[in-house]
Amino acid sequence: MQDVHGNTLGLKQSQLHALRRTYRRRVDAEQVVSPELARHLAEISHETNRQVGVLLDRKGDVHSVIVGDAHALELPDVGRARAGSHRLRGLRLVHTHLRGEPLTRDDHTDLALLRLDLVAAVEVLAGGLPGKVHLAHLLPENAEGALWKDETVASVHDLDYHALEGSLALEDEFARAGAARRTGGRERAILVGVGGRGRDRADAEASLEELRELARTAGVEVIDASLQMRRDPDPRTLIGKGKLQDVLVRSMQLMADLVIFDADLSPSQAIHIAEATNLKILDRTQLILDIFAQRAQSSDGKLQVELAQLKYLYPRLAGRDDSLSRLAGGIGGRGPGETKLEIDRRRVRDRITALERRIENLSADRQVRRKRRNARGLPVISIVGYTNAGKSTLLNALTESDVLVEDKLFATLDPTSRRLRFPRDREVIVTDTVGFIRDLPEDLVSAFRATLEELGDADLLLHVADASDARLDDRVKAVEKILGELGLLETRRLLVLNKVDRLPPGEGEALAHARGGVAISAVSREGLPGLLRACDRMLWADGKKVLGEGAPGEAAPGDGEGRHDPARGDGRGSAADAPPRLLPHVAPLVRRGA
Ligand SMILES: Nc1nc2c(ncn2[C@@H]2O[C@H](COP(=O)(O)OP(=O)(O)OP(=O)(O)O)[C@@H](O)[C@H]2O)c(=O)[nH]1
Ligand SMILES: [Mg+2]
Repeated sequence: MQDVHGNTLGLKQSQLHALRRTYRRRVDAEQVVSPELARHLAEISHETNRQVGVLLDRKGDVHSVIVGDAHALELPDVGRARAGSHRLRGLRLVHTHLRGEPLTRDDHTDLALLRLDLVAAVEVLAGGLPGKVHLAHLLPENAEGALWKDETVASVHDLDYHALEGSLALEDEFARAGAARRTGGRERAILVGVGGRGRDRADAEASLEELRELARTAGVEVIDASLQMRRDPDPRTLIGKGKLQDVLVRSMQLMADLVIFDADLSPSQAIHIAEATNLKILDRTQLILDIFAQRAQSSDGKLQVELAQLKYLYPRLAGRDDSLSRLAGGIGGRGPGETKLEIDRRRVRDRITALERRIENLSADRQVRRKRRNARGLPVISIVGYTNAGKSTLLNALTESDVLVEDKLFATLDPTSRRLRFPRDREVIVTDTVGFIRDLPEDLVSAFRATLEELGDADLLLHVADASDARLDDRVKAVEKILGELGLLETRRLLVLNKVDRLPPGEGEALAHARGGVAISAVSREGLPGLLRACDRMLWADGKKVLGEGAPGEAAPGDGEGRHDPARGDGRGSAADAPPRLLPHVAPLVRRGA
């Protein structure tokens, strides 16, 4: 005979025996519970003053017998269903309530978490007889957004819910809803935003909106998004228990494949959530890393991303095996890098070491290249800014190149440099690189440290910002914060408000004026001459003027003749009024990462 689960301590032998005998009982497959079984459970419950329950399978056999305390009972581990499946557990819970209470939050949690076919609570009356029955089963997606249906009947004789038929019909509906949503084989995600201390609702919403863009960029279909405001994050699961329950049921109603949190989950939170929900979990950093992994082109970039992914994953490799694979399997089951994910921690550790070594070597090469370039003495203008601000578009507009431009986040990962000729045959190198994002994951900053360090060579930073974005000032601040972290606030910097073609005439200039920057449109090219004049002034008007002139081997014919000398003038007008010769003196210089 199987064991009785739960709180059996202190029970009399006769009580234990009665509980064990429960395994011999069975009910009709369509019956929620038989009057006889209900009476049996109520009786023991009354006598022990503990909740007593059974899990019944679809044939109506008793799968487990559980005893709790007066208020609750804890179910044994019955395994978990896979996320993205329309199946229910195939078990229904029938248990007693001693205080005449309706279904509790725990009851609903078990229903959702374990995907039980249904949960029923039989009230135990004063004399130990069964009274009212409370019943709940999950619901498919509905206009009201209800997660389950609750029902109460006066007695066990009034139960008319067909347990088997009801469960099968429900599974059919889940399957149908899932099929309707499954489009193009893309993974479907539920986004969960979190706000609270240090992040007000507006801020949390903006961040969630950005997470949506990130998800879109990653090729994930967002089917639901919700926000939880909470003063203190739950140390175990970040969001509260009730919220987690909602997410879980939503995930089943909508046949979601994964849940993406707009926060960085600590390793233990990630493990807890994965274990508690059986869902595939991604946090913001992992999502960004996943995008980077998809986008990295150069071997350097690929190694850096894989290293960042593995480093992020490593402390999360302590969970149970199946939650592990759900934490490890990025979007579309991709693991870090090109190799199949090694979930053995020691091998991950070895891989990290090997990657670090290779990256170090590559970075030495890069330094050599940089030195060589610096030896040419050309001033360097680096374009920085929030992702999608139009940095690559600007590089293209200035140098007539065709670097990839996309209305997606992180279109650019690998840095690209181009040569740009200024008036009086002065040349500069313009560099475009990876965009920034608020709360840039630390692991990513360190992964791209080498790339970002190149920004330290810049003589001038063009901070490109999207003037048409309502979040302009936040994003400018976010970028400045990161520049600060990279120790780049000392470098001369010009704020370039881009995309002014999207604003009413004059507005871009007003925004730029208020912020001490210049207004441009990299697409319509308006404002570019002004931008070049400003660069020209900042690079050469204050002691930098020797830079870039007379560099050996690189000098253009006639170099020197156009040397800027405000006192003398150069015969072609001052820097301020000479229309910069944008093109056609443009030649690609280096293209790393190809
Ligand atoms: N209307 C308008 N759209 C622009 C302008 N500049 C860029 N865009 C658009 O903005 C989107 C992003 O441009 P990118 O140049 O790829 O931006 P980025 O800053 O390099 O972005 P990442 O490399 O992803 O960080 C593209 O759809 C561009 O066409 C502009 O001046 N006006
Ligand atoms: Mg770009």
